[in-house]
Amino acid sequence: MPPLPCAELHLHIEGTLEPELIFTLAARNGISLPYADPADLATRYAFTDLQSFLDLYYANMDVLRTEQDFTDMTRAYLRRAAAAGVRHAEIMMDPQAHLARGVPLETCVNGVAAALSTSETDAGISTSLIAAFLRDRPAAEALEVLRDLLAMDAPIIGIGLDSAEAGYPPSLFREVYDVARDAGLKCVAHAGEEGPAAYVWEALDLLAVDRIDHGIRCLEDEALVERLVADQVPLTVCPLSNVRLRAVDAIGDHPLPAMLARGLNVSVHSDDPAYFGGYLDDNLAALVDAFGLGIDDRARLAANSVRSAFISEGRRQDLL
Ligand code: ES4
Ligand code: ZN
Repeated sequence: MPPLPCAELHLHIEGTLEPELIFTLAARNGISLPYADPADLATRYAFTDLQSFLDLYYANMDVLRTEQDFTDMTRAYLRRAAAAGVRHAEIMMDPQAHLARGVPLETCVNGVAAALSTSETDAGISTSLIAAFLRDRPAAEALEVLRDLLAMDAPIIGIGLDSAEAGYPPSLFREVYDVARDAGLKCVAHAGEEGPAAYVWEALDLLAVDRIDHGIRCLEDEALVERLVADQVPLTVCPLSNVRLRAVDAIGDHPLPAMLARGLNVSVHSDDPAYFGGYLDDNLAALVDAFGLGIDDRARLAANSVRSAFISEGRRQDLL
């Protein structure tokens, strides 16, 4: 079946680094990797939780050194996303992960942005960029990076919050979100992935986010579900990620059908597709396999992705 046109709203560009590209970039940059070959690296992708994934995710990005590296990674993603039916992509990147290893902000931002600036002609995908802050690093550092991004007039439409969730509540980042909102940026945050429903409340009430990334643990709190349904807050759900990071036991136990049935504004995305077994189409195929999702549900998921995107009404109508 041909893919339905949809928007990718939950994607970490560093999570699209395929093992083969990691080896190509390592060779180009004179870096020796502690793996025999791409297949050997891929055997390490058996994760036990979010942190076990993050450790490898941060280690692998060390091959990204030049602007061209960031551009090549992003172009490779866009090519693959087009085949998955993605017509619009809001792409997250983790500037602090690069700054921490000595890669300047301009290098990572301009490298990704160069690929995004030609995405419509290269891949038929409209794109925008979201700078995500690492919640397991100090909020003061996030604030400094945000001010630097604003000072360089970085082509970002919003900010996000990612990395290790448990123990790092949204409340720590209030000031960062206040500054971003005042600067006219959209606000999203990971919440309710490994962290509790209380973190989803905080993201809504303290950070005033426009979307929640993941949010699957909202089902543990009936009052929260009612709030999310009433306000139709977008929840960007990533089923293969949830299985691979053991947030759910198996795809057949995924709460997405229950979330749809409750009237939540859920859509399906791919998170870190190079690590979790697939791109947006693979995530949908896994749901269709496990639950026999019909055309009505698939059309709803695609429409939810489009109505939850940060795009003009004109572009929204093009995609619906
Ligand atoms: C992430 Cl799956 C996930 N969760 C939190 N932070 C992340 N950064 C990249 N992938
Ligand atoms: Zn994510």
